[in-house]
Amino acid sequence: MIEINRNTPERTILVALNTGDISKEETEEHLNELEELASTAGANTILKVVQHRASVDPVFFVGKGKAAQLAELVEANSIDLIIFDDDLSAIQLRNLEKLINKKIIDRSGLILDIFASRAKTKEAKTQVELAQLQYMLPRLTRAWTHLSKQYGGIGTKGPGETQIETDRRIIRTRISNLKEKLSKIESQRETQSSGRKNFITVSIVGYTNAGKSTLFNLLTQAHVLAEDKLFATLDSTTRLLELGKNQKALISDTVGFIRKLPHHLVASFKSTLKDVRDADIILHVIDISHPYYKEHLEVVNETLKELGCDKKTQLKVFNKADLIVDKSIFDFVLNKYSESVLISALRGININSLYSKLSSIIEETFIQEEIDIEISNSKIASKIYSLAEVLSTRYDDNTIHITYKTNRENSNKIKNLIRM
Ligand SMILES: Nc1nc2c(ncn2[C@@H]2O[C@H](COP(=O)(O)OP(=O)(O)OP(=O)(O)O)[C@@H](O)[C@H]2O)c(=O)[nH]1
Ligand SMILES: [Mg+2]
Repeated sequence: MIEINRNTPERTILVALNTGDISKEETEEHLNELEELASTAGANTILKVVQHRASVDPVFFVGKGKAAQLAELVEANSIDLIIFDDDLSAIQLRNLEKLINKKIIDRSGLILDIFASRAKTKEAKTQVELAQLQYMLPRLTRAWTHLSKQYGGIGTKGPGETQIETDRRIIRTRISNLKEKLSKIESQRETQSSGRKNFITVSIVGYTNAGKSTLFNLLTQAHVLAEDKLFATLDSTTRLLELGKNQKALISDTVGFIRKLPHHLVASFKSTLKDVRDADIILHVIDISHPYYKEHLEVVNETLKELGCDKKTQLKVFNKADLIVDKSIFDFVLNKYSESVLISALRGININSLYSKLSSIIEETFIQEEIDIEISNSKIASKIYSLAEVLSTRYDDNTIHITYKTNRENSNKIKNLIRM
C-alpha cells in the first residue's frame, strides 16, 4: 500500500504531460485539482511541472531529459514524493524509481490512498482494499527493486522473483476473499432494499465537493458530514423525503465522482453505488461556481454511463448559485439544460423550485394504472407488489382489481406478466 506520512507533510512535485489533446489552461486546472487531492492526502506541493510532448514516452512517461531534470529538482528542493497526473505503467514506474530514487505515485494511487484513509464502514474498507490490491498486483515490480537493493543489485533476479511470486499469490488469495466478502455484503443490501421497491427512489450524484451532502442534509434534516474537502463522503445514506401532496420518496447521498477515477475503484464500489443503479431519478448536483463545471458535468455523465445509469431520468441541480457574480450565466445554464434548477444548498435559496421540479418529474415518471386479475392468479398479484406501489385492491367475485403506481419500465413488465 502507498503510505503517505500524515504527520509531516511530504514535499511533493506534481507532474503532468500534455500531448496536445487539451489546452494549456486545462492542464493547469488538472494540476490544481491534483494539488487539492495531494493536500487532502497530506502532501505539500512544492513544484508543478508540465511537459508538452507529442506522445507518452514508454520508458519514463515523460521524456528522458525531463525525467533527468526531475531527478535534479528532487535533489535541489529536498523532495520526498512525486505524483504524476496520469497512470504510469509498471515499467515506467520502475524506471522512474531507479532514476530518481524517491517515492513515485500516480493519480490512481493517490485517489486510492485518500479513499483508504477516509473509509469508515466495513463495506467501504473492503471495497477500497480490493481496489488497492488490484491496482498493486501489476505494479509489484517495486518490491523487486526493493529486494534487488537488499540483495545487492544485478544478479539477484532469482530471490527477487521468488518473493514477487509469493507476494502475488498472497495478494490473489486476498483479492478472492475480499470479492467473496463483498458479494455477501451485496446480497445483504439486496434483502435490505427489497422493502424499498414500493417507494420512488432518488439518488444524489455529482462531482466531488459539489455540495451533495449539504443538499441531502437540507432536504432530509440528516447530519451527513459536509466539508470543503474532496471525498468527504464515501458511504451511502438513505432517508425519507416528503414532497407534499402525499408524495414520498427515498433519497440517498453517496460518494462523489472525479475525472480519471480509477476503474478498479468504480468496479469495487458497486455495492455502495447500488442506490444509484437502482434509482428511479438522478439528482445531478453541479457546482456552478467552479470554472470547469461543464467538464465536471461531462465526467459525471460519463461515470453514470459506466454504471449503466445514463438512461435514467435526471434533474440537474446547479448549486452554489450564491457565489455567482455574473448573473448572465444563470440564463445560459437554464437555456442550455432544460431539466435543471439553480439553487444554493448552503443558503437554502430556491429550494422550493427544486421541490416542485422533482415533484412534477415524479408525476410524469410514474403512471397510475388499474388491472384486473383472477383470484387464482395470486402469484401475479405478489409480483405486482414487488414492481409497483399498490394504492388499493378490491375483491369482486373471482377477480382482484389492483390500482398501482409505477414507472413505465415496470408498467410494461406488469403488462407482460398478464399476457403470459
Ligand atoms: N457557497 C456555497 N457553498 C456550498 C454550497 N453548497 C455546499 N457548499 C460547500 O461546499 C463544500 C462541499 O460540500 P459537501 O456537501 O461536502 O459536498 P459533497 O458533494 O458532498 O462532497 P464529497 O462528499 O466530498 O464528494 C462545503 O464546504 C459546503 O459548505 C452552496 O450552495 N454555496
Ligand atoms: Mg458528500
